[in-house]
Amino acid sequence: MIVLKPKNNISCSDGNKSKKVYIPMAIDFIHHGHLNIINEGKKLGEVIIGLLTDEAIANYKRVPLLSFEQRKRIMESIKGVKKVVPQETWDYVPNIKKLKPDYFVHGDDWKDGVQKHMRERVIKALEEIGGKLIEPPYTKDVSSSVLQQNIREIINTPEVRMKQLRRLLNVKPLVRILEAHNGLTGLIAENTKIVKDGVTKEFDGMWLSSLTDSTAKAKPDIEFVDLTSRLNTINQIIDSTTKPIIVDGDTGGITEHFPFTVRALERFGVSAIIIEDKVGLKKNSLFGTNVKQTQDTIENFSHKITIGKRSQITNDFMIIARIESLILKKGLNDALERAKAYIEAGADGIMIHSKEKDPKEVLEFCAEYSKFEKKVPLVAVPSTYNTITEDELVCAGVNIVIYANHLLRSAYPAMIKTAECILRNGRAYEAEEFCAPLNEILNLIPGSR
Ligand code: SPV
Ligand code: MG
Repeated sequence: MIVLKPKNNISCSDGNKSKKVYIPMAIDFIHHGHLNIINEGKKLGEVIIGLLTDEAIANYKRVPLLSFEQRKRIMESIKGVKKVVPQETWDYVPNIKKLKPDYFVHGDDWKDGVQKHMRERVIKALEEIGGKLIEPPYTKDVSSSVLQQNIREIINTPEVRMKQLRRLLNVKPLVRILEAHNGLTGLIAENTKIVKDGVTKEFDGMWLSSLTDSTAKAKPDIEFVDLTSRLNTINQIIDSTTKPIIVDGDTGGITEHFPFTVRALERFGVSAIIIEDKVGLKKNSLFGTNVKQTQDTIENFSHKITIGKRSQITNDFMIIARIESLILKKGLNDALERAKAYIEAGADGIMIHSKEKDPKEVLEFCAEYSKFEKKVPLVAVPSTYNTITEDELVCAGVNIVIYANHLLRSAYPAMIKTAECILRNGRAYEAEEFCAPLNEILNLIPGSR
């Protein structure tokens, strides 16, 4: 197999036009780096863009802002692009086998790193069909991810942000949400990324937990921290992030008040509220039956959901019903009956909660839930049954996983340790090793300098 360097002097003669040139691309926003690649392709023949679908991208990195259809329309309007076909996975081989291109064009940045293996597979597949690989030099002065983040920040209107959760649910097997309780923790949920087995992993959005929002304010998690104060926290997070937000709405409050909460959250661009089917003085679910907690009737709670749904001003906002039957030891059948009723009442999602260490009861619920004729996205919060993996949750049919309190819970012991260390030593020197370097903190927040 010959790997060719692109020739600057190749022109698109009539002879070339009948040659098929395949160029895979993800593109969210087209930049000159993409155009360079397309121009190289145009010199060789008729360009077919293999446009990565939202699902394909979602498995490897952040879902693009523009939908597949929107991206397709943009690509189709580029001069010299003959056709745009879906590239349904990051594996280019199936499309190579199907389309049998004469040329396959890809920036030379994939020679090392995570795509190296894919490059070898492409070379082999091209060999089999007699195709050639062309590798124009990667355009160095442009970074798609930096550009994307900048653009996301500019166009991140409440409407754009709100829609993102439904979008993610459509394209990802599991939406991964992390707790945030202020602007800084919002930034952590927004920016933390790792690369594992060639896949960039990050959180898809933020959970505005009542437990951590209250605890950060040194208040009990009993609905004392009111909506005005919660909105203040939400606003801090909105200000420093672009990802979708799910708000823990506790019981949703008095039914007559609930529409005001829904509309306030919609105005802020929050994607969803989760309300739990409890009444009276709400206590944190993880106390279980150790404290007095009263479950709402199916009728009342269904009514609250319906009232909330009717009061929405957008179609995008989601009201997710949280079932406390397992927490309150009412059993699986009660949980299932409620799930059916809440879906009938208009709930856009169901959250099943448990405080057991063993995921058994949640998995039992999921198994029965999967048989429902009418289903909505399913949410799990594995705070106590934390050995369960994301893959296992996907297999059980869970659509959203919420890591509900982990940033606050991990920060707290770290802060105690530092405080005790200073007391023990009568100075701060020994505590330095537990602290982020001053420089890092100074530069942590964009715009500090
Ligand atoms: C929260 O994070 O506030 C929750 C989840 O409601 S739990 O603490 O498990 O009840
Ligand atoms: Mg809560």
